[in-house]
Amino acid sequence: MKMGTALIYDEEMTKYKLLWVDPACKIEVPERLTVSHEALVQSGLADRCVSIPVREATDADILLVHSEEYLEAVKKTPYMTLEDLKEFTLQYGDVYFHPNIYHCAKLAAGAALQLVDSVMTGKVRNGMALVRPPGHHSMRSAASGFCVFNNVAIAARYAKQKYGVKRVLIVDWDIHHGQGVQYSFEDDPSVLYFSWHRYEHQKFWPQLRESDFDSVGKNKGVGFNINVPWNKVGMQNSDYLSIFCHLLLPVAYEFNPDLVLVCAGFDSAIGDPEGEMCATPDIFAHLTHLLMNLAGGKLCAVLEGGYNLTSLAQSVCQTVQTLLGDPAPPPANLDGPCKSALDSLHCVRSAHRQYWSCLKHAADLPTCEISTKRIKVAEEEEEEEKTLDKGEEGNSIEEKVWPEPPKRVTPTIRTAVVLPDGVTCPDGCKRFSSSEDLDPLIISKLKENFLKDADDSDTLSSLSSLAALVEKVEKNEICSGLALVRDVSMATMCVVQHAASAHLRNRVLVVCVGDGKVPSHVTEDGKILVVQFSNKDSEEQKCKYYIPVCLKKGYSDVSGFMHAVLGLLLPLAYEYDPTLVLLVRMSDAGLCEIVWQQLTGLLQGLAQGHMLVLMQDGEKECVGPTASSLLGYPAPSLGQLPAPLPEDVASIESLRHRLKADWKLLQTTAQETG
Ligand code: X5A
Ligand code: ZN
Repeated sequence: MKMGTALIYDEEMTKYKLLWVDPACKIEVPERLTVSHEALVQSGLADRCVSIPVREATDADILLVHSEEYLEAVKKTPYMTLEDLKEFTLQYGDVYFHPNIYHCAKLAAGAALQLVDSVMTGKVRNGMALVRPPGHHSMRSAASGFCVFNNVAIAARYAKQKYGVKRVLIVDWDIHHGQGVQYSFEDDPSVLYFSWHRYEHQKFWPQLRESDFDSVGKNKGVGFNINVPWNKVGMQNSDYLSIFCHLLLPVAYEFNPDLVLVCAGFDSAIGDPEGEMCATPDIFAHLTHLLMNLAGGKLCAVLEGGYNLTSLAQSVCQTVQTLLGDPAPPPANLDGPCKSALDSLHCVRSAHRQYWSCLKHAADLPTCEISTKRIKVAEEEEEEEKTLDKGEEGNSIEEKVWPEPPKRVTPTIRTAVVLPDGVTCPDGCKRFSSSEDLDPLIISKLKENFLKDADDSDTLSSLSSLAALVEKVEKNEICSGLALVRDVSMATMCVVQHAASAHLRNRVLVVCVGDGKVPSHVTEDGKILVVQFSNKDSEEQKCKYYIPVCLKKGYSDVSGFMHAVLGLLLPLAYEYDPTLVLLVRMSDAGLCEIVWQQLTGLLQGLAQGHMLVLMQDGEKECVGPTASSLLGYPAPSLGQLPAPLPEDVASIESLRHRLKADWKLLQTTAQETG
């Protein structure tokens, strides 16, 4: 399989700048691009990418989104005097022109198209384009917010036209609303546009009524425009992740895109003077990772905003390193979403529940109340603000500081496998059978605890290999492992016992698919969290750390299963923040291969990719696909999902409601009654 990550950059795009005084535009500087690129070079990431040259977008490319009149007007700017340029600029909002910006804008759009070409022809799997000027604010006939041509919108139309792409997902994680993208695709159901943005009840630029959650698209495109307004500054990692788990990912999987485009603005990161948010640069590793199993991994990230040079460079590196397939770092401080974020989430889910079957169950907010909610929430917050201590004003001017994300070191061995003799080792994996360095004490303990038959040497060697593997993963010498074992339950017990034993300071997330004995007698100390999917009603959950998820129809209902994975398992897993994930496929699992690969891929965002997969030795045909996911290859698409079974959704939802007191990332509303 062809791998690789494209990096598209050209220094030429640093060769324009603001030539007069304009406080609104002074943050958009050439250094944004040089520091981002330099950071990629310094960290060695640039070298690992496939470097693709930029090109100029043609008139025909630009006309896919913009009007002829506008293009002709911009074409004249290279010949204008300074006075003319100033004058020309005045008709637009928060943007500036320069004699060289038309050239750069053609390169920026062309870079996005080169990226689409590289990904769609299979030259690379994914990639990032570092461009200036940004694009998502520019409209059919207008420049806006530092943007001249709408790079990503042009790329979406181009992909549809040139490659027959049926569905494009645009994820705009920039902190501003890409109103230009919204306008371009408002009535187009083939392009799903998702944007979160600082809004503050329409007080924040571009201060548009139509940036609110109730702009859901028009005509045939109704439901295909998703706006998440942030009504407070200071949003954190939990707020971003919770929107992904409870809104974007379920909808994205239901939409089933053929291509994912990211309006990758990093003004949504901590330290940015525009966004004033508090999410750390490493969150972009997770946002990227969570999108990488959609569309068979075809993801194109195109730079938009980002004005704190330090934060910007770090965030770009996190994104590119994740595109390259390196495991994401442990997510920092996930202490649950704030009330304002939950209010936004609730409003968006309510506004969209009639369009997406994955949201059908979302707490009802009658349509007539949705619009009044805008005002009600605004008023409540104004009240709150009044009662808040004054003097907090001005805090935001202070320079934010945050620790530099630690270097992400990937072990030289990505995936080790423990397989019976007759089974061949999948390409790219390393066969592992070792008790070499294993303490004899551990071996005798294994014998004592797990061997009924004193001379069952096969079992003993398999269990000691597993124990040795756990240690190597713990030491980060091996990233992940896969084992075929005779008795899955016993192997699970063995790994859990070993991994959670005192000398290893692990937190182990055990995800079991299928019935079968699991370590449900877990301790209350939180060293182990067990989530078990099965079709048997198990007794009520007795402990915060054992969570049985019952799916009546087993896993034949892919939608129900994905609903549980995205809305329940992922948020639980992120909040728990394990150091090791143990994924167990019970012999009766019968879960279809692609769903299993999606599960494996998604869970690798946790524990720095430290994951062990256990499967029954009869399931040889599952080794290849599982290994492929562990190696970081994208899972195949699930296809367009039907509505999940109502009974399954009901039981998953009631479980989520019961658990949300203990696990804050499971909340989807601010009110207890929601
Ligand atoms: C691409 C981008 C921001 C414009 C802010 C104007 N534009 N106040 O981040
Ligand atoms: Zn922005």
